[in-house]
Amino acid sequence: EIENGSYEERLLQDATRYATEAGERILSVMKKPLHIQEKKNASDLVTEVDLLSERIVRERIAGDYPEHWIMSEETDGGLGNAYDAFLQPNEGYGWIIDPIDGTTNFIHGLSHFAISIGIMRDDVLVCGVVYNPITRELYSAQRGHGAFLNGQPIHASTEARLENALLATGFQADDWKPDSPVVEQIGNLTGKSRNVRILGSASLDLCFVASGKLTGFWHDGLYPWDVAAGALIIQEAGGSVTNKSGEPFRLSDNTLVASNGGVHRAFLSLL
Ligand code: 2AM
Ligand code: CA
Ligand code: CA
Ligand code: CA
Repeated sequence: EIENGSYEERLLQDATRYATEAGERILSVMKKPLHIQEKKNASDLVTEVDLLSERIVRERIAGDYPEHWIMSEETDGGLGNAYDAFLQPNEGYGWIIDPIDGTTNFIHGLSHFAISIGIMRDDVLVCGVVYNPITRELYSAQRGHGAFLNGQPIHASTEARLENALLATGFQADDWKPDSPVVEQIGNLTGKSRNVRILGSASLDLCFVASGKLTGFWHDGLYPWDVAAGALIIQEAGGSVTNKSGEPFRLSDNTLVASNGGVHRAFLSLL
């Protein structure tokens, strides 16, 4: 474990370097007009900047760690069900990347988007980095070593009362129906909590729970690259990440429920 620990410390430093480099490139190309492509429809978008960011991170990993596997949204998202990869055991080290998490915010100039990089050893998340290049906030964690914002330790909030909780969620606009569960869930939680927000970047929303800005976050239908880094960062910050039944969250789960821990049971009971 000590051997893994120092190797993984190096992986975290490299992931931080790759995310920062991708972030700087995103900033430098943001002055130019964007070429926006629709994937499935007008709310499922990708830009050449997503592809540039992904290429930078994938090339750095392939150069430094050719023996590691890589999964990233714009390369692997079209292959079908990315959850399937986590239904069977995985071996060795692998990287799970979202080159821009919060693309719609990015396109609209809203400064809530990030590069998200999670690293697994076999089936265990061991490192996570989430970097917002606009605010230059870098959230990071290594398993067993705590969670950090720009090098300073962070902790989930100590709030125990759901009435005092600030929650966030999100949904895929193209999946939305009037009877989508999220509609009822927002109804159940509004009034029982301080309020519910929809911020538009799952990875950063998870880091907001880890740093005590949000008390909880839930979302259906996220992909491994949205949550791999943020889930570890919350756990290392003392929070809880489960599925809808309250079992430890796995990357093959469809629903993620994250909180500071203190409100988790009350939160789950209203979903
Ligand atoms: P993205 O910006 O990388 O696509 C917003 O609720 C969150 O859901 C974001 O993290 C966003 O990631 C993700 N998301 C939005 N639309 C999506 C879609 N059609 N498929 C998968 N994830 C999506
Ligand atoms: Ca996307
Ligand atoms: Ca995403
Ligand atoms: Ca993305």
